[in-house]
Amino acid sequence: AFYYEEPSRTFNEYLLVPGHTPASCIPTKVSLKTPLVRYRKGEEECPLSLNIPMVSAIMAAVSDDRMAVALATEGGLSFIYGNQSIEDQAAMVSRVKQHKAGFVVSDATLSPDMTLEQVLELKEVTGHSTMPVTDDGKPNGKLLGVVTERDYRLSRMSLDAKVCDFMTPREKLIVAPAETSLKEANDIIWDHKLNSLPLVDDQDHLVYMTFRKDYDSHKDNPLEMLDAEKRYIVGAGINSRDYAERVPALVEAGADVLCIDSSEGFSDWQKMTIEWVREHYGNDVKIGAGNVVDREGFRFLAEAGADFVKVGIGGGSICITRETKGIGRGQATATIEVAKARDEYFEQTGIYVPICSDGGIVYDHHISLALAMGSDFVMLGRYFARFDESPSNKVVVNGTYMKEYWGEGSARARNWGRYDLGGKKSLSFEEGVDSYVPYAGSLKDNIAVTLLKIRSTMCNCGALTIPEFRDKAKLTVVSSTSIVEGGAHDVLLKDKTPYVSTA
Ligand code: MZP
Repeated sequence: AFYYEEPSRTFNEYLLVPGHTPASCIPTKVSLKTPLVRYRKGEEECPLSLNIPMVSAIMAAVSDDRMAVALATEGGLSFIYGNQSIEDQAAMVSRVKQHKAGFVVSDATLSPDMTLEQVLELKEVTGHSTMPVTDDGKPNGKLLGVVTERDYRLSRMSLDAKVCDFMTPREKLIVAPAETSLKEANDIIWDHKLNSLPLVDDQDHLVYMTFRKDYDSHKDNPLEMLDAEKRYIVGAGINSRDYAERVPALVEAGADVLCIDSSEGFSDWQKMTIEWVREHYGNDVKIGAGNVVDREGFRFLAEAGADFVKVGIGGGSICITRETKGIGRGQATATIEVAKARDEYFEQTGIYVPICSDGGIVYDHHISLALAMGSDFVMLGRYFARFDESPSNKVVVNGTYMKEYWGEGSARARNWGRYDLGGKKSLSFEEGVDSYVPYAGSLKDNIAVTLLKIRSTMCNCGALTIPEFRDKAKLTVVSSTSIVEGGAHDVLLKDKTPYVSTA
């Protein structure tokens, strides 16, 4: 047998040592844009990228169409779970693609003759989170339609191509003609003390004014925000058995990227699946593969043509593969080795194959560690399962709200395709558990905090982009005693201590 000299480690055994933070390095300036699929050295842009380095797991308890829309809105991506019929999965993909990012909502009770005031009243009555849009952007203008507040913020309101506007019910309406120049737009913003930024077309004409927050998360390519004609991007899981039927249906439904979902991906089955896709679609269909935990596994899938490679065996919160089969590797060690293999492959071939650290992310700072260790993006199951948008039930357990969360290798999911090693078609032993995770509220609120933490950590290390973070990061292994020092210690926590008044 071959023995590795170093033990395999988890994220919890590492800390980042801060570097110098220049004054220019502040969280709002950090870009989290990251490549999703392979590209060649010298190519100007990766053919498909993410605005935030987070994707949701290919799991029935995590990634359906609702989750996909919520996460894509924030700049990430979901892989719709594959352990369902081809028709049902394709229908989910299609629903995400049909969900227009822009101006869509109309309501039978609304009519074009209504005034803005009437619509606002209706909004009060129905509790709809909507914004009315009028033809000249003014309160007494003709009503064109109603959009959800969030869509409104993300979409361009062309309004007869003569008005660009910016408003919420609590803010004043600003109208700027389309021919407004960038400088004039900046003056408007300055004069009105608006927390917004202008976007201009290639002739420097104003096309849209956006909220600063939205702009920040899309600042590498602000025009991406003009999401009215655009669709959300969505991924879908496939297996190495029924790809000849599943892939065409998912492609037809509009899936932007596929991923072979398997607990162990260093296999001929994955190579054959990728080859089939290349034979039928060339490079038009993007397909990721995995999971692997070492250099050889990465090389095999990269050479087979995988568009990205997922890393991780046995680290998932619901996973008992290590206990059941005795295979796996500490997630940090696996990520570090595969990232090195990716860089080596890039140097030798000029082809960059992004990697995704999948499973075992417990704290937000584990995402930062995974990125610092070389991961291009991370896949999370437990994290997303806790939110309103996940498909699982919200239940009360011992007086506390929980969401159900089960592994794809659990008796509940029985996802044979994921654990298939050839031979008999059935799942004869479990590799995952059925569990609860504490309910955490909406995706939008939680992800905002997580992203802020990542951006802040990157600034602590003096980095404004993910590649810069990877270059500058200094990582240290921590002893078990210093892990204890890292939490609150030697104090009585107030919420755990009964209060006794001395008054
Ligand atoms: P986590 O984010 O909950 O820690 O891990 C999610 C990952 O665990 C998934 O993306 C997948 O790779 C893996 N997974 C899913 N089901 C199982 C199982 O039943 C599993 N063993 O390991």
